[in-house]
Amino acid sequence: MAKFIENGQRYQLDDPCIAPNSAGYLWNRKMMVHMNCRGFAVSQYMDPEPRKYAHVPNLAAQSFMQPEQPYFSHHPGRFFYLRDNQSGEMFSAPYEPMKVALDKFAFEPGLADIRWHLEKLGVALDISLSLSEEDVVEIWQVKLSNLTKQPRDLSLIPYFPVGYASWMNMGGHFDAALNAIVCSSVTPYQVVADYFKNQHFKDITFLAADRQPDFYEVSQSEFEGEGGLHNPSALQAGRNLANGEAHYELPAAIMQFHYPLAANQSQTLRLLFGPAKDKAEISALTQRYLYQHAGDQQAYQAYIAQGQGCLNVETPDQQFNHFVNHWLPRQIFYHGDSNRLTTDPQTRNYLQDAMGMVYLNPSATKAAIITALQQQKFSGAMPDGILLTADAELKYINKVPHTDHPVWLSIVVNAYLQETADYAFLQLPLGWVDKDVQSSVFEHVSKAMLFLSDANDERGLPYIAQGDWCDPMNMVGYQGKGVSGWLAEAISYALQLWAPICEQQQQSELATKLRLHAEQLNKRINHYFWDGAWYGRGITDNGRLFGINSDSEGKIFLNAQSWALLCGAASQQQKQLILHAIDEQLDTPYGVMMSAPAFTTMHDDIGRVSQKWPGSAENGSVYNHAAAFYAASLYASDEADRAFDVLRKMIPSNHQDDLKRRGQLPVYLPNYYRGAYYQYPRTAGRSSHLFNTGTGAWFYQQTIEKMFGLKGCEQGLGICPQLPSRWHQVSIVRHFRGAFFHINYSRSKALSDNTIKVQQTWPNAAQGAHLVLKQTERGVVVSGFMQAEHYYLTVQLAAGGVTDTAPTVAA
Ligand code: CEZ
Repeated sequence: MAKFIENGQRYQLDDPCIAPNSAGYLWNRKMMVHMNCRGFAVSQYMDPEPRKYAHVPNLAAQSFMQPEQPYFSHHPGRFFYLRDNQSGEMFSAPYEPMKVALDKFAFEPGLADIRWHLEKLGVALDISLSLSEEDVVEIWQVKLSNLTKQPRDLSLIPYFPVGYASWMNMGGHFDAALNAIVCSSVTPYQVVADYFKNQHFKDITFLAADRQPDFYEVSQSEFEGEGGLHNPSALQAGRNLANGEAHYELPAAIMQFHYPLAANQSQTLRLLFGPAKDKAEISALTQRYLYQHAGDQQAYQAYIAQGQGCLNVETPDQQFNHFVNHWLPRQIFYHGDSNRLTTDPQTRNYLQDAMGMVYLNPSATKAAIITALQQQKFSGAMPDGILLTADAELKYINKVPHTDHPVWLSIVVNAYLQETADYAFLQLPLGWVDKDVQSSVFEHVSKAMLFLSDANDERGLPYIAQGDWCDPMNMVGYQGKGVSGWLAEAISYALQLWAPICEQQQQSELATKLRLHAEQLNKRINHYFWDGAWYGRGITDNGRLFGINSDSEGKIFLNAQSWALLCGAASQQQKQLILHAIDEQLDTPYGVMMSAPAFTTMHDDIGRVSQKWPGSAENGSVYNHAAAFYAASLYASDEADRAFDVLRKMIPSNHQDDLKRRGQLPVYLPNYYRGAYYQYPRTAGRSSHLFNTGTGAWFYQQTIEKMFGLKGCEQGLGICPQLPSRWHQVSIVRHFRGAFFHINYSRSKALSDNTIKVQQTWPNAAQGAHLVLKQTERGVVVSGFMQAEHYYLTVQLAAGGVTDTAPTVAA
């Protein structure tokens, strides 16, 4: 059985073969490790650019985490061979490379560590991996227990392959003084200038132990011999490791520890694995984490605990509760605090990640907005990436012009204001990247909105250049003419979000102007993109409207429909047609696909999205970020049940079939599940395992503000829930502007449709007296609350549910 344990703070998978690639991840601001249940690992750290310290056999792309990263024999991992020296029997932990069936297997990713409990040959292995709060190092602990009543003679052999680090220089040896295997390399380069640039690189990978090994080996091929990783020659026939070195050979850190264990006796080994610049750094790290390790685990736990969200829910859906209470805010914190481990995050990612942080730590959101706005051009344009360090450069995808970046400014600033009511922030003066003047945050964002309004062709439609939200849609407008239907909708939406903020700032003229532009855009959207039953996605350089019924592939794109709902371009009748088309063409048991049918061949007026494998990533997968936009559009158009269904399908279930199909545990949202449901049914639903995604911020926002209907406003906390109609009783705690709201939701037949009734239930006058409940046309607004106080409310909903747009209120 696979299930959540420890009140949802840890997951347990009891079979390494159901979902072989399932994994957990740990990170700090400088590194991350994606640890698979069978022992394979993908890890990287900042140096200051992203780098790897354990490599696949070919030179791996250093900066990217790959979707559906394949694992294979000789893929980096952290493995342990266990040999019974009396019988010669052997197995490997956690499962690879020997793949011997274990008597017991439990893979248990937790919030701040990853654990395994394994049993075989009358021996138990309790393995755990954790990180430090701030250093780049993996902290491993292995407890070896003799479960039998006989004394045992065991060898434990950690095998941590380092892999092909460099064609110039690589090798490794055991350093007795450090009690560590030290593998060195020279990062390959050819330009002299790079010699000077690379001086600071941590070109060493080390494995240190808190106990002297009895034997060691550093040459991977010597270890394997003819037996291979499944049965390494070096360990056959009772042999011990030969204390060999690696001399321009693939290095692996392999140590052999001899453990004579009495009946029921246990012994614990601690190991450190990671990169280092030099021996002094290894020595400092081992001192700190191997020998004075007392506080470190707590420090890392405290770090992870900073990622607690603002919502604790108890609904009839346990899986949902655990995910939303623990794992979703954790993933948002990972994004917001580590910036996905890059020095030049894409602007839209940076801003949406910051949006997620507003529910964890609004000051982080504020800081990110400031960083982004200081890199804005005086024209209002936003760069393709935000530079986070002095030496950072725009790289890879950020060298390709995308036209959507300013859109996300009004979305994130609006979210920040809703959560905090910190309107004073709008007056903060900030510089521009290309002009020596200071303008307020309000002026910065307003300029961005005006910039978006102006970047139009003769039809009044926004150019797409080499991409919008969809990075690989790079050839729709590369000749400078193509336009984006989605972007027209997104701009309309962004302007409509900004207009009320302009009013709040007494800038009603600007508000009117933006609203008028949005209105005109909506008209144009209907004129140019509506295709009879749904909206087209864009118009190419050659004037071809695509994403329409007459296309044989790429007929319908989800984003063009969702944002038409969000921006209000779609009428009620159009909405019904759109929903019908989505149900018919895009919905699957694993979520809603981003487009269909997936492209099977290159369309050179659309771009490299059509070259991606059909059903993967932007080419027709269940791309969760897009699905989250769709959920938002459903909440915005009073479709609470549909919206919940879209969000819920993103969370893998515990059932064997679902685990097998998705291959993923419910401890993070992946950026996609394979789509092309009708084209490639066998692989549909398979997870990308890529936990870098903008999905989390939107999922959390929609859950807090729409599903539970607890959205901040200038006066206080607005209450206007859109719970799934199948929930009759729900209780939650929402942390908001320093106060704690304990809210019980229930259904009442006595209430007429679209009605809610909010009451304060705490009889303590001292606490309750100052709370003000006010009816508004959008629900009830609660104000007058105080920091650190607890308030108790009941919310009754009409049995038929409520809508977001105009509930009448019985307070
Ligand atoms: O990257 C994401 C981007 O980080 O793709 C999204 C985009 O909105 C995000 O900003 C949709 O295109 O082929 C590519 O270049 C892709 O763009 C990928 O790199 C994609 C990955 O799925 C990473 O999450």
